Amino acid sequence: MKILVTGGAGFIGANFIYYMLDKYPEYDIVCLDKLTYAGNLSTLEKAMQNAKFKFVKGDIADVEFVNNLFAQEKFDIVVNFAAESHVDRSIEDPRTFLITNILGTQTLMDACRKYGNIRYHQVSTDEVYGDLPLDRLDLFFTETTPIHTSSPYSSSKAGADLLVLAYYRTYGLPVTISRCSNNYGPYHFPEKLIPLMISRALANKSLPVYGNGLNVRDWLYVEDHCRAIDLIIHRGKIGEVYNVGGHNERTNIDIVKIILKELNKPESLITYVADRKGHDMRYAIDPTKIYNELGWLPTTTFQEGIKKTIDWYLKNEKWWQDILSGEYQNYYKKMYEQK
Ligand code: NAD
Ligand code: TDX
Repeated sequence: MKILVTGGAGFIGANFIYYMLDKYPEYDIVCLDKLTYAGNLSTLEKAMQNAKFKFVKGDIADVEFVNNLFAQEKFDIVVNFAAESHVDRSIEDPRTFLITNILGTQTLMDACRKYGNIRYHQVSTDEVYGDLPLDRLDLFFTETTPIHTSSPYSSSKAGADLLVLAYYRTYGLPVTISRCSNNYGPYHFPEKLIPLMISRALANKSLPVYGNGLNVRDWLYVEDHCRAIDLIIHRGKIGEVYNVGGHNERTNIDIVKIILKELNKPESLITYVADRKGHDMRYAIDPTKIYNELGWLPTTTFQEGIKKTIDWYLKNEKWWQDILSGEYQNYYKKMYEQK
């Protein structure tokens, strides 16, 4: 079995590569990644030592490059993690999101059609459903909840999802889609809430909480997401969408306070800043379908997961310090100094 993992130098893709190399030592795994600001080759250092793993640098939206790769490698399954993934960046510059997230998806699926009707899995997000109100805690996203996006990021992911389902219906491409809630864990880029707060708290810097901090996200430890994708690509029904989430809803301010407590840092570091434009209020996944069909349940509780994550950031300071010391400084100034 040979699997193409796109976006594997990013957060979830890298965790998936390590999960798969460990669980299926007989599989060949090829990672295709453009190494944007979010891709980090050092994350894949250990994988590079495995003879069953290969890294290829390239753009999923580059038709000629993708076709050549597919012609050479003969993949059995394609799992597409590659994306522009940060909502705040999509508000600043939507275009790259449309190119990578929509045209990149189309390019990969066209190659899947051309080189043997290859099984294709799209890693999508709960953000395609928009948000839920804070006063209706009885509501959850199911797979039939209408698509209703808020940001250029979520709109680009929704566009890609619609295209994936169209390729199934129109061309019979064997596709599946997973829509997961917020992930956290090792190798999470420090522009996202949890690693941003951990790295800044460790440096005794202010922690920028958007708006009133009461927006709710549904957090899942990254390894549980990887296991869900593993189940879907092996046993999921073709043409189907699977929601992935573990009923772990928390307000942003609670997350920040938990991190401060774990690190023994004062709450006086919390700084409320201007809200994100179009900020989604609440995400909440109903994972009944993936449980009923594939027996998936999350195995890591938030208490365990956040401890493991903080521990990882403490032990791997070089990984995130290298990121913070580069171009990231300009990003932080641009995005936060006017807030
Ligand atoms: P990430 O930003 O950490 O990593 C994205 C990776 O894709 C990077 O390595 C980057 O170099 C690569 N990439 C970007 N554009 C590319 C291109 N044109 N060609 C090839 N590679 C390219 O993202 P992540 O958080 O790991 O998310 C992975 C996927 O999971 C995304 O599709 C995202 O929409 C989805 N998702 C993320 C979350 C989350 O909480 N992080 C939740 C649900 C779904
Ligand atoms: O500095 C911050 N302060 C703050 O209050 C940042 C970066 C975020 N926030 C808030 C905004 C959100 O309500 O924290 C929450 C989480 O923010 P992000 O980490 O940016 O994640 P989110 O916008 O929820 O999107 C994430 O989950 C769904 C991923 O980045 C997406 O790729 C995924 O699809």
